[in-house]
Amino acid sequence: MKKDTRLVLALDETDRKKALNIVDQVADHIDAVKINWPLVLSAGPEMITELSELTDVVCDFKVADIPNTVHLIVENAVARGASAVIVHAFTGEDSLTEAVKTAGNDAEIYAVTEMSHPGGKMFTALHAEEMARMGVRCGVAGFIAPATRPERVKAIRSIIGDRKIMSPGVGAQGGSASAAIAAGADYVIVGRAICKSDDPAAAAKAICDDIRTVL
Ligand code: OMP
Repeated sequence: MKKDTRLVLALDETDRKKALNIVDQVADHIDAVKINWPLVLSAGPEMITELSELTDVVCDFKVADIPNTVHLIVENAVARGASAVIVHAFTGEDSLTEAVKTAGNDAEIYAVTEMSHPGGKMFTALHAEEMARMGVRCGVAGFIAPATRPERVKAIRSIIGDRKIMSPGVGAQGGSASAAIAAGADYVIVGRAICKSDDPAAAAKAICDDIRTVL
C-alpha cells in the first residue's frame, strides 16, 4: 500500500453506484479504500475486485474466529483482490498466525488492538498492549488503534516498532487526523466525515491538509 496522503477512505455505503461515485471524487486524496460488511452485503463481494482495480483495498472484516475459518475468509478476500485484511487480535495467537500465514506475501494483516468507540474501553483497551505484543510475535504488518485516544496510539507505537498503524475515529467519532498521525499512526481511516459530506473531495482534502501540518 502506498503511503502518500495517509488517508484511507472507509466506504461505509450500501449503494454501489454512490460508493463508486465517492471513490471517484476523492481518488486524488486517498491511499486506499476500506470496505466493510455494509457494502459487501449490499453490492456483493465482487465489489472488492472492482475497487481493487482502482486503488488498494483494505477488507475490514474484523475476522474473529477459529484458525480454519480465519483461513477461509482471508484466502477468499485476498483472492478477490484485497491488499490488506483487518482481523481481531483477541481470538489469540493461533488465529492471528493463521491469518498472517494465509495472507503470505499477497496481502497485509492488520490486527485490532483497541477499538475507537466508547465501548472499546470496556474490554479491548484493557488488553491492547498485550494484543500488540502478540501481533508482533505473529508477524502482522500492522495494527488498528483509536484516533479517538491519541495517547493510546502512542502506547501501541512504543510496542510495535516500525509496523504500521491505521487509526479510525476521525471526524464523526470526535478524533483529529493530525493528532493521530502525530501520535504515531501511519494512516487515518475516515468514513462519514467524507462520505456524508456534501462535497466529499473538499472534505477529504481538508483532512489531508490537516495531516500535512504534522508531517
Ligand atoms: P467513521 O466513524 O464514519 O469515520 O468510520 C470509521 C470506520 O472505521 C468504520 O468503517 C468502522 O467500522 C472502522 N473502525 C472504527 O471505527 N473503529 C475501530 O476501532 C476499528 C475500525 C476498523 O477496524 O476499521
